[in-house]
Amino acid sequence: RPRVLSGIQPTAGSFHLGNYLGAVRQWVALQESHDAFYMVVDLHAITVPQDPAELRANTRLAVAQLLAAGLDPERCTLFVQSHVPEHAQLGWIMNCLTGFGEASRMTQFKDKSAKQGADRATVGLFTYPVLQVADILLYQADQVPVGEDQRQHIELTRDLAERFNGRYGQTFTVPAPYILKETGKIFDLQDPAVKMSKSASTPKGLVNLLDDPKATAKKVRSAVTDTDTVIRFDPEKKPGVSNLLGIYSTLTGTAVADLEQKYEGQGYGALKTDLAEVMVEFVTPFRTRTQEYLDDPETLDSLLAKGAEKARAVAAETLAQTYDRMGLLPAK
Ligand code: AQP
Repeated sequence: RPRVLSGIQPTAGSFHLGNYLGAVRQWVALQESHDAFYMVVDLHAITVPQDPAELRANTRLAVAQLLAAGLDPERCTLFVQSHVPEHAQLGWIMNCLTGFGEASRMTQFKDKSAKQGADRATVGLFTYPVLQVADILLYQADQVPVGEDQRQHIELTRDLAERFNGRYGQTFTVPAPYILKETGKIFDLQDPAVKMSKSASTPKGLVNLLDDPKATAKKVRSAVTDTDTVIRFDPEKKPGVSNLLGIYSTLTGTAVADLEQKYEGQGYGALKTDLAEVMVEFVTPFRTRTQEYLDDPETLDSLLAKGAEKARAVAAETLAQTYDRMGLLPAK
């Protein structure tokens, strides 16, 4: 079985629709066909300041949401990044392999540090793509299911894997991105030129899965479209409508062409009303299931302990091999 690895930050509390459609939904599908490793990346979360109590709660909340979305700990390895110390250890090795200029070209860092102000951004934020490289290489992942915004980081991972292999001999699998065309980038409902993001300029454009379903329906009904009236998938000319069609199509499993046909001659109002209903039907049971998992923190913690143990077995082997290849003296 080919191996996949991916992670999600426990920062915002609720996952948003972009996280779900861009990444988590694929994780659920891939656990059936792949040897799948999924983690809540708390070490990435602390690249910006976190309140300790909130971080702890949000980490369990992220796990509960992953289970509610359909991850099954019997079918995949589900764990918390900081439970596996090899991430930080291989992260250091990868830092020593990355050029300063190379790291400076990461657009996610540029965007995130610009939002915070350059002086407030931490060195951790600067090197977080390199920690991500370590996350992936530790598990010898063949594919990495993520959203489009992560493509550059997967490229960096490939470059560093090849660099290490070239210098020290074949050690790491060179991974490929697994990014779906239809859902790799979900756009903000109020500004379809930018990706949906937890740091959106207005909360009206951001659909959080754990929000009150009524509020979600309202956001969908007031999504920005265009002055034309034709319901047609054309991301260039009609980004707002195309975003809604893409979301609708994925959530219902209906082809976009069939949706175009269904809404022929109808206004945007009809599309939005129906999509609002589809969304409510999706988020309502998701919220309930998440709460059920949260209500039993002992079970959550014990499944995380098992996940960390499985993950460590793989990570420790890769790290030991890496140290050895580089000439770090083994401890007797
Ligand atoms: N809009 C999106 N469309 C498709 N995929 C997306 N992802 C995020 N936004 C979209 C994917 O979700 C996964 C987890 O991402 P993350 O842990 O980086 O989550 P986040 O930081 O909460 O995501 P945001 O909203 O993008 O935060 P900001 O803007 O603050 O960085 C990843 O696979 C990601 O690609």
